[in-house]
Amino acid sequence: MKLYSLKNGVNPRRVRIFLAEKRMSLPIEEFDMETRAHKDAAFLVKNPLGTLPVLELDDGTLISESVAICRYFEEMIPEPPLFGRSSLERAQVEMWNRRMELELLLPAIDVFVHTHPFWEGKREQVAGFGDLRRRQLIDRMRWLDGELVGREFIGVDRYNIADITAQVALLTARGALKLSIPEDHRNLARWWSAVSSRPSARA
Ligand SMILES: N[C@@H](CCC(=O)N[C@@H](CS)C(=O)NCC(=O)O)C(=O)O
Repeated sequence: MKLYSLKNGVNPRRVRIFLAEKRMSLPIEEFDMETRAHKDAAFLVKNPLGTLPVLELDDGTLISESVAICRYFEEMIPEPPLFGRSSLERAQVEMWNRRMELELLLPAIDVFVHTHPFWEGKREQVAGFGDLRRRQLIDRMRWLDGELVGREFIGVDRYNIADITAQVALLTARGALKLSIPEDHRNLARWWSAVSSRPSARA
């Protein structure tokens, strides 16, 4: 089994944090945005979209999509449960992970792609769309701050995939977008400090 990852890629990071929480290690082959080997024919047979992460099983089966890869490892290594323990928890985690993807992660990626110089000449950039997504991201950080009143983690009372998704979204915001958690977002800042100090955050 082998994981194809991308240096500094937000979705591969999601899988690496997940694996660290499961205390699972496996061979990882890192791709690089500069060399762009993930757009070569040799990789496009593994994922025609040319995106990462991709998991290759020993029999050659290929799994793309971060959450699909994480679900595979959840089945293989149930503890600690990162997708919820009961039917209700699994539904709550699904709900909150989807929200973290739609409301935080995708806006953060859109701001990065549409406004950052790194993407000039690599992708079509629509600056106005990037600015709109930045405003949405700022608004959603405030919303999440409110949702975290009295809560240690997102959605359920233990660290889960929704926390990981929000974590990598805010890593992108802080790093590439220079958008920190505002000082008055005390709940979000407390949550951020807790998730960032987990050993898996260094994965
Ligand atoms: N929905 C996919 C998104 C995969 C994706 O877009 N990955 C980015 C890295 S975060 C990528 O491979 N980008 C390479 C490129 O655009 O050239 C997932 O969750 O795995």
